[in-house]
Amino acid sequence: MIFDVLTLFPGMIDSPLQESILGRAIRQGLLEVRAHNLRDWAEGKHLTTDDSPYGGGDGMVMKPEPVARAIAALRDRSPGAKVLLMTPQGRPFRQRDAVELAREPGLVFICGRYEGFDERIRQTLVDDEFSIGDFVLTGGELPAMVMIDAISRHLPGVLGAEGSAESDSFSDGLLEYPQYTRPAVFNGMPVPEVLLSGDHGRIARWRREQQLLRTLQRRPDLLEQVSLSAEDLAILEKLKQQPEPEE
Ligand code: 9D3
Repeated sequence: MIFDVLTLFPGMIDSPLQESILGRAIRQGLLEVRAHNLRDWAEGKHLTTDDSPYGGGDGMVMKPEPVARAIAALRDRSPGAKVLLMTPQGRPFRQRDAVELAREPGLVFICGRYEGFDERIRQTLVDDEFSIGDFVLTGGELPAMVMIDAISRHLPGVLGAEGSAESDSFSDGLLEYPQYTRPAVFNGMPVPEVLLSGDHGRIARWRREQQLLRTLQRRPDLLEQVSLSAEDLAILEKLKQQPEPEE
């Protein structure tokens, strides 16, 4: 898959993606990330890409023409690519979006700085708009890279021995159970006895209960969306009746 990123700061994009799993996938040719400088499509002596808002107010707004020319050029080079606008007003990016977008032939990410984009960019030039969460960043570049990371894991061949994307915590809708490795006692804290028991049935039941407990305590919102077995629901009822043991 080819990811094109349109930004005023192309230097922000490349090097973090050259490391680890994505770096290997790029070297294997499974994906390519190309950063493009919006200023290459700007005009005039100052290559202006922003201007003050009509109606007054603080801050600057991204001008539509350079973005329009850039999107036209990138659509030309990547036929069939989806164009995504990074904006705090976008719909929240979710795991299911990562899975779905991994099936696209190409993606173009439009990253803004300043207070925002001229509304006519939104209305006519892009296919979708995403936010990565309810916190304020300085621009759309890190959101684009977060999305590229989450999407790339679902491209064929990208995850090797590191595990498969299908067994991800979010794919079954619950948080993961706690993990332990050696030593058996660390700073006076023992590993739960069940994990040393060798009883695989008991271990599986304990892990499922821990998943349900963690999700109940930390992300009760996730429980509304998952389909749970009768056994899961029984465990959950039991957990809800217990007072929370402190850690
Ligand atoms: C004055 C209102 N601000 C919106 C909360 C203006 C504004 C601040 C920061 C507009 C853009 C930005 C830069 N952020 C992004 O471009 C952005 C973003 C984010 O800040 N949080 C989560 N997801 C995203 S996607 C793009």
